[in-house]
Amino acid sequence: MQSSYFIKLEEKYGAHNYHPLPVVIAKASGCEMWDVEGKKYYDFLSGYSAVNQGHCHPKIIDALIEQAGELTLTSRAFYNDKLGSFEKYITELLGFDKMLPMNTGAEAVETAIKLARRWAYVKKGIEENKAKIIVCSENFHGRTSTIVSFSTDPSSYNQFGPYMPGFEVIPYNDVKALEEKLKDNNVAAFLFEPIQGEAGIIMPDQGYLTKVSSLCSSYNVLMMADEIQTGLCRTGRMMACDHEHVKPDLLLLGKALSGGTMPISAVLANDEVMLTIKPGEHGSTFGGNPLASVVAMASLKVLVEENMADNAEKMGTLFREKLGRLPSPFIREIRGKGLMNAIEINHPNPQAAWKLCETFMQKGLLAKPTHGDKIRLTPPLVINEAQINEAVDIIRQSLPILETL
Ligand code: IF1
Repeated sequence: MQSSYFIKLEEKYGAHNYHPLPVVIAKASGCEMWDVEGKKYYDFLSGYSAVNQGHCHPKIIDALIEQAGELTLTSRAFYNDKLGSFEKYITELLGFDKMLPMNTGAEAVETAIKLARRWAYVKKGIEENKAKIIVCSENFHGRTSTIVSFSTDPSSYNQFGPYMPGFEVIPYNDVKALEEKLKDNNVAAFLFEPIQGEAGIIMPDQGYLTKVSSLCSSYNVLMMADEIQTGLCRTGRMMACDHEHVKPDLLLLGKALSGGTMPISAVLANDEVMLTIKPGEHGSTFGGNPLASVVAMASLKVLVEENMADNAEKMGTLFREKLGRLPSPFIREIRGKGLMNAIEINHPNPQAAWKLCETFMQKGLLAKPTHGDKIRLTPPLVINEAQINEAVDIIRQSLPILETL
């Protein structure tokens, strides 16, 4: 069957909640994907950073297959023989007392919001229903009704009201604005991305995380780092907060926690916060299932054993250096950390970034624009120098299309 057949199926029988590039992927391994016609592509999206370990990593797939034949789900009505080992492994690896397992990133964010509010009432002494959480403009934390309530992107929140109260927005990378808000004793937490992904790989000033950490401590406010996209070696450290040796009060993980095999997310925190939720007060059918526990441990071990943070750091530096030498008047900026990078296009045609991505696709590289003129370039962290060179060649050969628009 040809691509057009599969595209038509989705057109006819599927919700139209996405606008994919016209490519139908049938197989993937490492950094490479193949479409139904057998054409090879470099994956420079990595499932929005869910495939940091490379597609179908053998050790993760082996762990999945072995456990899938034993036990996949008990629900949390009973114990199982894998969740405790996962909890021990991840809390010791990342330095927290406890972990609460969920499934999607949005569920981790929702869990953090509920933990912050509960902690505010039972520990900080904020009056019930008065807790506030500070968020940043241009944030992206998921798509549930509560989360889009504090989005500043109309395409995320428009016509999905009424909105959940209790959130206040400040500019990203603005510690003065943050301190102003924290003077309000009803503030429970500050929820932020160490690098804003959806906004177009927006990086804060060096030292921002350190200042956020000290402000949150001084004002007894929970620092909640959403590392669902930036975490798990993507930016060249295990967590993006590690670049400044900052430990948040709550750490939110998802995406690559499963190596792109299945939805697995987690919230990590210390007992003072985590134990404010009592038995029966929060959870989900699949949260902490034995299959996810085994897959998550394998996914984490692969990141550590294969030094993927170091490779992300090295290959990212090489990638930005080479991109910086590309001769094009249409590139406004190249930015990023580790293998979380973006090219910002400067072109009068609003379709320029999309057209460039279509040309990338024709030449064998898959990437997609975000917010119009930014192209996210985030390959799996297993990419090597030869593949980086090939990818830069494809980008170089594609840029002239911008002269014809
Ligand atoms: C889509 C964006 C990226 C996230 C951060 C939480 C979540 C995400 C920092 C929620 C999810 C995904 C969602 C996906 C596309 C992708 C995305 F473009 F939407 F914004 F990566 F930038 N925190 N991001 O990035 O995790 O519930 O999806 O598991 O909705 O189109 P999720």
